[in-house]
This record gives sequence, structure tokens and C-alpha cells, in this order.
Amino acid sequence: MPRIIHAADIHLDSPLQGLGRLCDASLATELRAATRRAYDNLLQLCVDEKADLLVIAGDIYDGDWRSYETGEYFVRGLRRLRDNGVEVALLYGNHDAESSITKRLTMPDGVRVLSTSEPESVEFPDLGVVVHGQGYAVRDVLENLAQHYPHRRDGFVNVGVLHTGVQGIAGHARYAPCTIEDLTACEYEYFALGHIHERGELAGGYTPVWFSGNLQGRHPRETGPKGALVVDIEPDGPAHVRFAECDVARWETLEPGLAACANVEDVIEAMAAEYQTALGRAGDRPLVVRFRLHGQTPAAAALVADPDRLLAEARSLVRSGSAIDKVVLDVSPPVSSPTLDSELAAQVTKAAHALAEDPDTVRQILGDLRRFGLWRLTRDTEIDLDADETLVSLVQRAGRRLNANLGA
Ligand SMILES: [Mn+2]
Repeated sequence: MPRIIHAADIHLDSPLQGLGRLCDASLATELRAATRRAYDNLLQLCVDEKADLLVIAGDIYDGDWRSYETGEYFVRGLRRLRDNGVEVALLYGNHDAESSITKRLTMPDGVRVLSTSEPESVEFPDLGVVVHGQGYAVRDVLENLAQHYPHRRDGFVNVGVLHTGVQGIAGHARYAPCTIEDLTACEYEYFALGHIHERGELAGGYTPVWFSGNLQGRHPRETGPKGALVVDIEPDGPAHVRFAECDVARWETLEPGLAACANVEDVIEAMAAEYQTALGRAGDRPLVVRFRLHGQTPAAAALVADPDRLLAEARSLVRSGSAIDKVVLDVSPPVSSPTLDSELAAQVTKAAHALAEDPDTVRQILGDLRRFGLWRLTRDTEIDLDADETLVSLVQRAGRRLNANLGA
């Protein structure tokens, strides 16, 4: 059974974004090399998994090379794969369209670069596989390439390759738009797509269509594990698809639940818990975290009053090799319909305020209680119930505690 590895959107030597905010120069340097390291991991994956064929569905490069080094790095890697007996088929996407890349290097023997003028079908007879695909001659390919793809070749494992935004995926329909039906109608055993950086299965069953997503996250909006798909296929399918991580650094957006947080301390505790979980998921990879605090929370006013503290608290969580990108704050106080509880809470607040204005009354009330020695809170803490400010703060605290217990 042929084993195929599907990768896309390598964006080799892509300048990663937002590194200036990280306050950690060595981490920033490490992240700059991330796309190359992730590509190394892809090559190693092919060898470790004893893959028969590597298929790359476009956007190998991030645009025109700044120097030949980018191309050299890519070609050298493919040569290593060919030396290990792995076949390679690839096509160019909008970022590496023939018109955009002004420099070229000769590909190693046996690496098949699919035509950009029409859908090409390349047979790998030893594997019983045929790959169908068309690359981008120019960056803006706005016509539907998929509708010209040939129907399946019986007796082969048919693998389609296309760089496309597919119609109906928000914000992405521009490049080589097509429908999912255009793709499944070819009845290939597997369709390997590139361009959308988030991994996803568009169709399953006997005509599976997948985006592998990109190989390495490049900025705070490309979050979570990134890598390639390992696909085992027999003629007539169904394919067995599994994800393999290739990324060497990870971006995560963490959104702790704040509904139950009564104050800033609770929020910081919730952030710390989310951060710990994310660290565990990232393994020993550098981790860049963006916190997004949103929704309704009783702590809203306190959070908004001091956003700098949140960023500082987040940064103080950081372990070596990880960093905080930023803290996005979009919270509001809970909106509750008038209920008995909220009526009662309002009365408690009112009473607390009134008492706080009137320390003598408080002292009167406490007069009786003082007989029980309540001024001695704990063995080590004595409070001066004769001081007005102590009485005021006690009354206010009691009011808040009471309201917290009412859930207001
Ligand atoms: Mn693309």
C-alpha cells in the first residue's frame, strides 16, 4: 500500500511577524530559523515513515528569494530524500508562481514539478500511483483550475494536487476558486490541497479532500500544532489519513474562561492554568502565547482599570524558551436581569455604603459583639475597631463578600 506524505505552504525563509514584541532576542533568532527547521522535520518524517512519495501542494517559498540560499536549502533537502528512495511531486502556488520567482535552481533527478500550463498527470509505475495537478504560472490565478482536472485513472491510486482557496472558505476564495464538488467529482483516492494554512478535511469517504495546513506557524494567528499528513492509500480507497507534527515553535491563543472570576487574582489564576496546559501541549518547543480575555466577568472593571498589570502578570508566567505576544482585553461586566438576588445585592451594597458613612452606628452594632473578643481576628492579627477607616473597610468587605455569595 503506497504511503504518501502531503505537505503544503512551507513558506521557506518567511519572515515571521511580531517577533519584536517578544522581549527575548535569542528566542526571536530561533524563531527566524523555524521554517527551515520545520522543513528538516518534514524530510525526516518522510524517511522515518518510509514514505513512498512526498507531495507538496504549493507555496514552497514565501516569494522571490532574497538570495540563492533559500533555493539551495530546499533543493538540497529534496536530494537527500531522493537518495533515500522517496519520490517527490510538487507544484507552485501563488507565493512561488513562475512569474514571481526570478531565480531558479535545477531540481534533483526524479523530482516532478507539475506543469503550470495545464493539468499534468505524472505516473509512478513502481508505486501504482498517478499524481494529477497544475501549478501557478502567475500569482493571480483566478480561474477554476479544478474543473479541467482529468477523471481518475483506474488501476492506479489517484492523487490530485491543487493550490486553491476553494469557494466558501471565508476570505480565501480568490485563488483558483473551485467547489468541493469539483474536486470530489474527479473520484481520486486522495486530493492534496494547499493555500489555506489551517489543516482541515473538506470531504471524506472514498474521495477525501484535505488541506494539510502550513508546516510551521508564522505569526500569532497561525496557532496550534502544524505539520504534514501521512496518507496510506490502496486503489479504490478509502485513504487512511493521520497528522504528524513538523513545527519547531508554536503560537497559541489562550482564552481562559472568566465568567466565574470575581477579581483580578482569579483571572490571573485562570491565565496561569491555561498557560500550563499549553506548555504541556507544546512539549519542548518554544511557545509564544497571546491571551485573549473576553466575555462577561465580574472582574471586568478591575481588568480594564489596569491592563498593564495583566501583561506584566502574563510575562511573569513565562518559562525560558517561551514568550508572551500580548494580552487582548475585551471584557464586559455581567448583564443580569433583575431578579430577587440582584435586588437583594443592590440593597446590601446600599446598606454597606450607608454604614460606611456612619462609623458610629457600626461601632454601636459592634459594641455587643466586642464582648466576644471579635477584635482579635486571629492569634497574630489584631484590628483596631476604634479606628474609623478600619470599620469602613470591614463594612465594605462584608458587603462585597455577601454579594459574592449571592452571585452578584
Ligand atoms: Mn498560497
